[in-house]
Amino acid sequence: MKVYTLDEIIIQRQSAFPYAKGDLSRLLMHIGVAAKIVSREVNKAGLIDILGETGDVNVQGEEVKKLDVYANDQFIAALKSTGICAGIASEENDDIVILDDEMSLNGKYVVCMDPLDGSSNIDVNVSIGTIFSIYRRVSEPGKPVTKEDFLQPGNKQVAAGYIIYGSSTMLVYTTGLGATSFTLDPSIGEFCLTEEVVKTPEDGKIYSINQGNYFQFPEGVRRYIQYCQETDKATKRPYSLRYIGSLVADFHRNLLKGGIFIYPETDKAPNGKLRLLYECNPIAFIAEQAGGMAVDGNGNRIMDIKPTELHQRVPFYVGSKNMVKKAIEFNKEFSGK
Ligand code: AHM
Ligand code: MG
Repeated sequence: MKVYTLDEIIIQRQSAFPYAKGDLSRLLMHIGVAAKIVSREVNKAGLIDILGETGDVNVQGEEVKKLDVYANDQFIAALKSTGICAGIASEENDDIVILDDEMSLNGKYVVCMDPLDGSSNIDVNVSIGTIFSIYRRVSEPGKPVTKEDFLQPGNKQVAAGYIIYGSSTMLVYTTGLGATSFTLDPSIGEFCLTEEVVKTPEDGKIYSINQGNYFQFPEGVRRYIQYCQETDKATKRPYSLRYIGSLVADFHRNLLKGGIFIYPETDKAPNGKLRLLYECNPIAFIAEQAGGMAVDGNGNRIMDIKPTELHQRVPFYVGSKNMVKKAIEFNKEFSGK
């Protein structure tokens, strides 16, 4: 059986890209290389002195683990070496990273990323991930990128994807022509095609939410949780609760099996916890391409939100279409939305 690698598939599809000069292909391939390097480090995290905190606090006020910094550095270096990425917005950097060498200044693309998502799971050998989103810059090439290049709605994404460092390492990406998944074969060091067209079920039996925050959730979400827990043979309820605490891992499982992931607003996080630019938008793009849905608590499409801040947060409802619609119905009825 012929094995197709990530690079082969990217090249094969190049002609279908809207701006087919090979630039986007190069960018995606470099992301694939950085992912392999990060995967290698994640896999030996328990063996070497890379675990633990650096002692720094990131822009969100959270502790930074060494592997977060490592992943951030790797992805920035990989994007810089493409010469076509003019700037980066990362969860780990307060401000945008301007790539100002001569080649990069003329780059047409900018990248938003969460280099290592689910950081609280690094120390405990639980799946973590990388999330990325690619846009064409809106500022003039040849000049340093500005914040405006990054504050574009998700519907302007040219490509997006994630890497999950789990029992195996997988990469899922889209350029708007469906979602495709690859699995890293460590013996040959290549991401091998797993599913050319990833499709998510329209209904599912899994709900994923941090139920510990139950009493902080809006009434509609609490009622939806009760709905998930009720017994009803026709709709295969009760559903199973599955929550890893790594967005990529929770989303990936639900994508394949059918399910809903919700991170709503809470008393502690009035806009939810997850970040629009580099967590919600890329995941929403993959979800929609797979036939799923991604909205905020009011049912507004995530990818149509015009961002105003780099690290903006948004309540996030994503997954199987019918489940997301149901959750929003409950919000409309009980949360006054
Ligand atoms: P991080 O970017 O600091 O890792 O935080 C994001 C993570 C997501 O992966 C996950 O969905 C969420 O935080 C879990 O948060 P909580 O522990 O509040 O349930
Ligand atoms: Mg994150």
